[in-house]
Amino acid sequence: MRLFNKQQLLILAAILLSTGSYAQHPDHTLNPGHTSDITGAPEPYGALPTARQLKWQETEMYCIIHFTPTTFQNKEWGYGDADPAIFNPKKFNALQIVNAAKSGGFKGIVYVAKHHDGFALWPTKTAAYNISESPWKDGKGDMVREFQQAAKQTGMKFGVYCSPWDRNNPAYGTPAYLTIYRNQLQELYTNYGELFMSWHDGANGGDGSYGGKNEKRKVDQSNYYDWLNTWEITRKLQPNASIFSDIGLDVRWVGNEKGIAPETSWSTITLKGNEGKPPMPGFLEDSNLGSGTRGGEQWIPIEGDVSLRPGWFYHAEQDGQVKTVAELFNIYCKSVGHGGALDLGLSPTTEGILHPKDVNTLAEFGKLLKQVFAHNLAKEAKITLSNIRNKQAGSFGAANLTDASRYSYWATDDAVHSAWAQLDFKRPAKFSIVQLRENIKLGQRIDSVTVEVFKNHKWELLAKATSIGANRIIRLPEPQSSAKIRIHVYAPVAIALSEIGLYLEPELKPMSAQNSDVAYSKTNWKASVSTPSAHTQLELKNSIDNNKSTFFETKSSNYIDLDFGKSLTFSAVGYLPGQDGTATGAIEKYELFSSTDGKKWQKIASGEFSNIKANPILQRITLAAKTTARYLRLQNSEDGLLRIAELEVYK
Ligand code: FUL
Repeated sequence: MRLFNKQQLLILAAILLSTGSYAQHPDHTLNPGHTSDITGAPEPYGALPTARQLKWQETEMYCIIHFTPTTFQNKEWGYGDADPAIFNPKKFNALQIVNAAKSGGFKGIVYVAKHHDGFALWPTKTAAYNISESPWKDGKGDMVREFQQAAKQTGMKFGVYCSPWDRNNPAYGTPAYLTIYRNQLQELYTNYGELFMSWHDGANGGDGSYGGKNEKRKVDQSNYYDWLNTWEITRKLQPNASIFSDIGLDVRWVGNEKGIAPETSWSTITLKGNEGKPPMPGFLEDSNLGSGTRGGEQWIPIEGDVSLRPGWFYHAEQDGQVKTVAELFNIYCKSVGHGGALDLGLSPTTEGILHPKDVNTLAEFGKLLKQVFAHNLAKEAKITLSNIRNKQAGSFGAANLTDASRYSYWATDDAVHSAWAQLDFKRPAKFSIVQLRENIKLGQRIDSVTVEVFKNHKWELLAKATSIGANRIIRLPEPQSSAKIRIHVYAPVAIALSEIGLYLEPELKPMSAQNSDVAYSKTNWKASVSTPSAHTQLELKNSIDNNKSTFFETKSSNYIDLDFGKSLTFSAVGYLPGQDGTATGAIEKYELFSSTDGKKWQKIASGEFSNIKANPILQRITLAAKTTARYLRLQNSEDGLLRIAELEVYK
């Protein structure tokens, strides 16, 4: 079997010859050279985005699509042992999916070409476990191609996610796998046109089938994938693709799967424990992933990734939990509106299309975005500036602030580090959103801003914000009407603010998505553990008090028992891990038992709560058959702290 043609071999040889130290990544430290296009422009400040990152910043919104055999298994992580025969969508339509994303205002898609289960959705030459083994299109299909073409047809950007962790590949964990993985990337980089993103995640190593061995394989993430040299391949073959990972070369993870960046989130970051060196996933202390670092060494902004549904894959039982337009808008304001991007997960059904509810929600969200940002009220104002750089030249004045251009800007003299823009309206303007942008070609310069309105003959503080960057959305708790608004900006250097936007958001129904499961009331339930003297009833109650923010935790027992007080018939069980965002004590592998007398126990389910660490949402165990019992035991198959925010039993 021939793996590469001659041209591909030449490229590969060039890559191998050039791989070496990070110092050979010229573009990363590259000053994009677009800073002095206007005479008298301020000197750039701190770390700067590359030309590639500027394009990524402009993209702002894209979707990641999970559609693999795991969809057909109704799981979140495939184990690597699914029979390819199950992958056979009857109504697959990439255009339906990509068009739905487009209607939501998204500008690109990232397709999961291979997830952790190792099944390649393109006919790769690198591994037998791929789409050609499936009955779909008689084994002649190529899902990556389908999505690439749909993206092309709709004018959307295209990117791929190829999971480094591969629970199928027998070579996983050995050096041979790295070559296989690199060859997979090489195929994806050479056969599917220009990519805007190469997405790599950090969930690596653990249980898997690994060619029928069914074992645990741990890898040392800090060197196993040799990321810097692996990403050289990306740079050579797809120079315009932004590299995402927990800490990617271009884009960093926001640190949660809610898509939400902290209030202060700098686009620059100093990688703790790795100062002065390039990013390397799995290698560093990542406590500042969300916040970044003021004046940090590198420009690596956040991507907020979150799924439209609770999970990344489609589960029919989550049809009632599609995020609402209000929820999506909130996420948008805290991802795109905190200087980064929103990466929204879409989950086609086993038919190979999006559920109508998802399609409608996306369309409604797109409409809302258009409606909110259709008209910048600031355009109607007379804008006075406390200082203008090089005033006579006229290049840095107020007109730049409302021209919808990210790179024309108001600048102050070098010595002026605190300045204001005052907006005067003929009639009071009603607004609920203040949007600000810096000209990030000159770096992230601004420390903070205040927004004031003139009321009762004086200036009153309305809002404050830090970390402006490419985009900062300040959402007010309620609409304001005012004819005089002042935005005061503070920076350690001359200010370079490119946009001021004032918008009015319509009233949104805050309706939160509904879980379609019918849960039993927990009024007379009792919880207990194997070490009764170690915990009080009050502590145990936290696991069944209907309060998500309290939790029960134990180090001494690896299970928790529930006594319902009477016999119940149930079809599913819910486990909510602690909700403090840390995933401390979250169960990853479980066993579930039932009993009619509290003495003799019968195992009714076992498995893994996939992805619970990154996405600690309510986990649902669907039973193979309805069970009638008075007692239930949830057991952690692994040692360690056990933390339970809530347990549910569904009819
Ligand atoms: C994570 C994965 O473990 C999830 O399954 C999902 O693919 C998400 C987008 O990235 O790290």
